[in-house]
Amino acid sequence: MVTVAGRANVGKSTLVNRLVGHKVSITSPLPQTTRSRVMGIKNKGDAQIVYIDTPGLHVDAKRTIDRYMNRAARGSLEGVDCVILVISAPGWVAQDQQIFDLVQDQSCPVILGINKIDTMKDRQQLLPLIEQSSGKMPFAEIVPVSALTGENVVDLEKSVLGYLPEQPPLFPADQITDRSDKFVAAEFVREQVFRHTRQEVPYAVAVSVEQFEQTPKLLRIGAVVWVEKESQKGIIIGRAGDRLKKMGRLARERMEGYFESKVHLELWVKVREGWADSEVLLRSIEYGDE
Ligand SMILES: Nc1nc2c(ncn2[C@@H]2O[C@H](COP(=O)(O)OP(=O)(O)OP(=O)(O)O)[C@@H](O)[C@H]2O)c(=O)[nH]1
Ligand SMILES: [Mg+2]
Repeated sequence: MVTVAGRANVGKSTLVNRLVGHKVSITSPLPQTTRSRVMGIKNKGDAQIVYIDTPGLHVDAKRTIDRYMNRAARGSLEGVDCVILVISAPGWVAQDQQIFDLVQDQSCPVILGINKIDTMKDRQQLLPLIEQSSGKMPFAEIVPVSALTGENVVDLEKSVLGYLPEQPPLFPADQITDRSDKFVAAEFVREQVFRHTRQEVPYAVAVSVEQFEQTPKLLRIGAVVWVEKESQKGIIIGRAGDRLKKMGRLARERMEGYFESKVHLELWVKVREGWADSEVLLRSIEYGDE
């Protein structure tokens, strides 16, 4: 098992999807998109690699949901064979330090992945960055990659394979994630909220799948988009329902790809005040299937 760790927004989930070859974890330009641990499973010949995608650590965790995310990130560092610490080009920033402090104490090998190298105009800048990084701790390897274009991701996989023990596979060969179909469906809806709303709205949203029914012709999925306030409900729905319709269509397309089935998706928007601040409500929404 390989944990992919790093601050928010460095591209951990994009990288896990690329390494696995399937979209198992949602991504967006906003920080704190990933809220819980998601395993992505890659079968390659007789090897199986289990990648663990984690939420980015936040320094300032005020809400229950934030503390939950930090716990999931920290807990994912325990008992794994290898960690990929992800930073992003052009180099180290202050927020990388907190997660660096945690992985520094790991007893397993730590590979440094320098992501987003496609954004570097001058590749000559990589050399000093690698040099600076190797001075911070004895990384097992330092691998520059682009999760977006896929550049060098094969080399990262090769590096990882060198640090995995020989053992029977943990999952069946056709499984690509440890999370349930309902969880994945809910995440595809949440992904669209992260991509189409701004400010506090994405952080006020949780999604729960209430209906998941395979009929001979299609998969019927019904989900509730929970918000914290009435005003946020209006934003999610949009003028004449436009935003909800668009997000629903895009989420449905993702679901059709993932489930390899025609999907009928129905969305409801409901207010549940204070869900992000309550353990009980959190568990009753989407965090119960851990
Ligand atoms: N240019 C470029 N963008 C990337 C690359 N990898 C990821 N991104 C973009 O960076 C943003 C964040 O990517 P995510 O994969 O969601 O980042 P994350 O580290 O999982 O973020 P959290 O889940 O919020 O901690 C998205 O807009 C991605 O498209 C890359 O290699 N190059
Ligand atoms: Mg993520």
